[in-house]
Amino acid sequence: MRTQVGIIGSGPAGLMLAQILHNHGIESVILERQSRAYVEARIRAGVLEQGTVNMLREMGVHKRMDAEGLVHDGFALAFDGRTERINMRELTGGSTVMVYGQTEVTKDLIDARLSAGGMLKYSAPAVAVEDYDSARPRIIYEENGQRQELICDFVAGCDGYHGVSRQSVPADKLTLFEKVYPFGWLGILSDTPPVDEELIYANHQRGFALCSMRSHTRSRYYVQCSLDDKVENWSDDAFWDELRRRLPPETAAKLITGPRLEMSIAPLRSFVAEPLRFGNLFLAGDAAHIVPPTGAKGLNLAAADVYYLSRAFIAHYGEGRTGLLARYSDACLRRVWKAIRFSWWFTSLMHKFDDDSLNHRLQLAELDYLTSSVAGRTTMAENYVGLPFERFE
Ligand code: RFL
Ligand code: PHB
Repeated sequence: MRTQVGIIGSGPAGLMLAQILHNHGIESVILERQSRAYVEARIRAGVLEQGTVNMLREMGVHKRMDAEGLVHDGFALAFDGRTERINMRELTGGSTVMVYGQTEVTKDLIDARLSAGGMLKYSAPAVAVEDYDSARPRIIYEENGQRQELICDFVAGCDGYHGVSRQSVPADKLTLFEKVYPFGWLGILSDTPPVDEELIYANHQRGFALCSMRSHTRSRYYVQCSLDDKVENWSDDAFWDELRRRLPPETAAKLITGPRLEMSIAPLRSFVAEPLRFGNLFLAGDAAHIVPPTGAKGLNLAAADVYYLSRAFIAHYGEGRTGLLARYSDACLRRVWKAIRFSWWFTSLMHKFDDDSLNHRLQLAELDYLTSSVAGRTTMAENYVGLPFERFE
């Protein structure tokens, strides 16, 4: 089989890239290791930055998001018995975020892809990318137990942290940066009304907690847990009790609890692979970088990569300009590192670290400073709504 752009992975990065390319008359094939049902059931991120929302609207995959998504003007930081609101809209001159689950974004993108007649192969794991330095890179993949080849002009590695794209590059061509945090997030999804209209990030002596949501009737909550904790150790009641303990009393009193729809533990990691281009192989999304979820940047970073990469392909196929392909890695990484920094900083500010009580008092002092200064609130707000995309043309 042959195509213009071979895309490995049908997460948000691969699906968004395919949709934009399709809208510009560029052909692609998506290879996905998992089944459609598996991909559509994964519970992940919940907050879309303005730039991601704009991209989904521009690519025409916005109807359900605009009908069902919740626009949030602000969020709260709870610490030391106080709850302080960060008014994003006011502090950033009008920017907001959209609460709309990654699961729903993925479903909408799959529907758009299939109704456009685009090729999306499920249960078709890529096993290697070969000859990416040549003009005929090849993706080797498996389908029904058979070895197959997809020959492309370009390969987009959108196959997440554990994917095969990055692993197809010799180790001496990559520089890796990684930090694993000494805790995880235990998350619950439940069909209960959210405790508040906006998200609440809580710094508490027992550990971090987050109140989030998917809709007016579906909540998503997290508590910081230890790395060796297991979902089996947590009954629903134990989760709700622990969450209540970490929230301000007036919030805890309002909490409506119910049975879990899902419960899972996510480890926290900061990771960057440099560069993002190897000949005609381009990495995008979690294949290239991971952030801890504090600040909800993972999905949005994947979208930003696709913004740059799609423009580079459009300039190449539309006008024969290759300059943007050459600049892709640097342009992306400048923005990636700022999001890596923000997510690391917000994680460090909000979580309990084993070390010492001094650390906790320093966190409280910083939160006090940050929320009482316009400059502090503004820096928080402008990072949370998402830093602007660079001009890339
Ligand atoms: P994805 O979504 O991981 O998609 C990659 C896709 O590639 C497939 N794949 C392969 N396909 C073919 N051949 C192979 N060899 C393949 N290897 C892998 C995978 O099956 C998958 O379908 O990456 P993408 O598109 O870059 O999107 C990134 C986002 O999904 C990610 O940044 C966020 O979801 C991160 N993340 C969260 N971010 C938040 O902002 N808030 C959250 O609450 C949040 N929770 C999470 C998360 C990521 C998680 N993962 C990856 C473990 C919770 C989890 C569990
Ligand atoms: C979520 O709703 O899953 C969520 C929201 C905000 C975050 C992380 C996760 O910072």
